[in-house]
Amino acid sequence: MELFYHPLSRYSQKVLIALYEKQANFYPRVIELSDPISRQEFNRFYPPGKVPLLKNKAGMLIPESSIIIEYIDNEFSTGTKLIPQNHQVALNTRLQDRLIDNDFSNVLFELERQKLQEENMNQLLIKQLENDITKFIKYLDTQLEKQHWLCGDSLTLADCALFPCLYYAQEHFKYFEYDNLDRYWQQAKLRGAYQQVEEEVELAKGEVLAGRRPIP
Ligand SMILES: N[C@@H](CCC(=O)N[C@@H](CS)C(=O)NCC(=O)O)C(=O)O
Repeated sequence: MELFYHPLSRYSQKVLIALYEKQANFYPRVIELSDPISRQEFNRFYPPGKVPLLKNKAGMLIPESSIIIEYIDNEFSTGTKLIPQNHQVALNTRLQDRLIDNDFSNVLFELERQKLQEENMNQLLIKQLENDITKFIKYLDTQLEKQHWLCGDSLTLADCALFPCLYYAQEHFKYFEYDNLDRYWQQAKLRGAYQQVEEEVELAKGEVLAGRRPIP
């Protein structure tokens, strides 16, 4: 199995956390999204050109972080069960995963994009995006009131989606104002799979700063 990814891509980090939780072996294939040659080569191999992308042993290409995670959860009986057996809980897990991708990760991406505009920064839009994220953070805090992880007692696909967002948003949003979310975030940072991914992210960020790696 091969995973095509970039260490600074949130959707890639989501899949990496899942792979480590499953204790699944894979060959890492880093795609330098901002290097035209690396991107061209990847586009030839996979025209939509998006990471993460999984290539299974039979050569089948599996895109989309949530689908990759469902695939590996079915494929590997080892490690954490990421899609719960109970149908009701599984449905809620998929729902929370969708909400995190659409209402947190993608909004965060737009916020980061706006903030990079410098002279053309749209302050009104930035405020709106920040308000949307704050609203979502409050929603998460309520969800976590009675739950250890986002969808119950064990870690699921939804937590794999959430950890990378919380890592990026922590600089701008004060989690300590939200008791349940703060407790959850402290707990997430102690999880081995998360720590492994964070280490890779920090290393890649260091290389960007040192000019050794292009910024995605
Ligand atoms: N819905 C997709 C989103 C994947 C995605 O947007 N990947 C970004 C990096 S985080 C990407 O490959 N961007 C390159 C491009 O759009 O050309 C998923 O969940 O995997």
